[in-house]
Amino acid sequence: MELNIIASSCDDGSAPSCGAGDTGAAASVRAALPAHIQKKIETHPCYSDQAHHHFARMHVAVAPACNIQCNYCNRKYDCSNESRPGVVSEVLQPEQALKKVKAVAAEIPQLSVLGIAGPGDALANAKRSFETFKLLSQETPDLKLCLSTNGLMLPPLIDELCAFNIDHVTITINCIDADIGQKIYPWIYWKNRRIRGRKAAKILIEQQLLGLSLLTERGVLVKVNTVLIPGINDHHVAELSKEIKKRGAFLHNLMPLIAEKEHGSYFGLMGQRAPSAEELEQAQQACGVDMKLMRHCRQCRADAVGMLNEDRGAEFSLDKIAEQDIDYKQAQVRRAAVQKDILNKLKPEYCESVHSNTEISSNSSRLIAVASKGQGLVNQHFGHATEFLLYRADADSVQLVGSRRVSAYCHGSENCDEQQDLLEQSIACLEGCEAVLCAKIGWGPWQKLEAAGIRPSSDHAMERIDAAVAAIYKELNQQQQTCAELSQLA
Ligand code: CLF
Ligand code: SF4
Repeated sequence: MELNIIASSCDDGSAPSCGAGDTGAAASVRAALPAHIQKKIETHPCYSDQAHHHFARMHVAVAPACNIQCNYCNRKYDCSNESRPGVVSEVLQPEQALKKVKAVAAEIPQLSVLGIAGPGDALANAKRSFETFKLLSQETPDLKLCLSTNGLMLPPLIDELCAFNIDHVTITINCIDADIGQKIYPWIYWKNRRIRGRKAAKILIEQQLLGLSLLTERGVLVKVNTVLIPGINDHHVAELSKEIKKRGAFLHNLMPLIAEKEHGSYFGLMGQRAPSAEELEQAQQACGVDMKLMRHCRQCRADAVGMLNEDRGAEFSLDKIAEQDIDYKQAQVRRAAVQKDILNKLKPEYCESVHSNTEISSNSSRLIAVASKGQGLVNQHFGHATEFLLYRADADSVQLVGSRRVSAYCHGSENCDEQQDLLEQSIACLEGCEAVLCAKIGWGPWQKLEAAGIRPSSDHAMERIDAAVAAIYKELNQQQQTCAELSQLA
């Protein structure tokens, strides 16, 4: 049997087996994308799971206000539609945002996308958002522009939005049924009036769906985010996925609800629970029948800076960049060279991975965790990992299915057996995984992982993740087969 490694971002639209931008959708919906779409997503870390190993994004928090209320949101914090609740961003004026973007782009040449994702709603603050996009399109034209919105103001602002060459828009749509919507949105502010209950939800949903259609008709790539809320919209997301696909959405991103009591949101205070990892995966499977799914979202904050798995915002606060005078022309030259180099390296790697096949001996699927610092490699020490990427391998494919955050337990390179509580947390977060791949691991954690039924491996250190996962999948199958043969002999 053959194992095709499913990756994303391919150079050549002509290759039919290149599922560019494929973020782990079911095989039935994978198809070759036109070359111009591949071009749009090849450096976007959210739209291509391959790109997220290599390219960075940045948000500028220029949009403080919001025009709706979500029950999982407390306005003291950032918009939870696109951000992790519980953190507050430094709100910027457009000119300050431009200065910060130049500073970050000069320091992080892999920065490819600039997004506005709050801390409120980008289009509830249209003047500030558009002013920021205008400055950026003039002064930093080598950055892709991206926007995230609850969608209420999309239809009336569609022409202005498209005038800024914004290729990527995210709309958070949690349901297409107003009866469900009234359990999520207590009110909206619409045409100078506050509207409540079912009527509010109905207007919001109509505007979101109309906005989605208008954007896709204009060739904008639209990602739909849906906050998965057990008991409220979990039974409904597959129907939602069908509808957004019909309207041309490119990607669907199911985000688990985060509603802690201390965040002070209605759901948090009412004890609304978050979905379990299994419930999230089940919902992804139901939606994945129809839609390409994003499975590597980190629910980042409205002032996030860096690769998706890192948060370098604190390095670029206004006080730290105040004295900097960036020569952006010079920075642009370096950025172009670095990004070209990444893409050149990715092209052969990707096509090789797509076309390479590995003999395997079982049809069972296995969940494998990977500690990675980026670049698509198994290159992180187990004890330094703050998150693990989760891959599901089966007879046909290796697919990224998500990520889980942990606190890194090892703060010194010498002694990996310290801080047992955090080690226990790391092991607990790997529940359901059969193996964990990392660059290095101490003997203590190795034993604990084995005792928990998880096979640690540093044999594939610095290998490409997809190839390493395929290899460990094969090793686990062989091990299982050997055990079965031995037990028959006994
Ligand atoms: Fe930002 Fe969003 Fe654009 Fe990405 S984030 S506006 S599409 S550039 Fe990305 Fe962050 Fe998930 Fe958003 S990982 S929360 S999906
Ligand atoms: Fe909060 Fe965002 Fe919802 Fe507005 S759209 S209420 S900022 S989560």
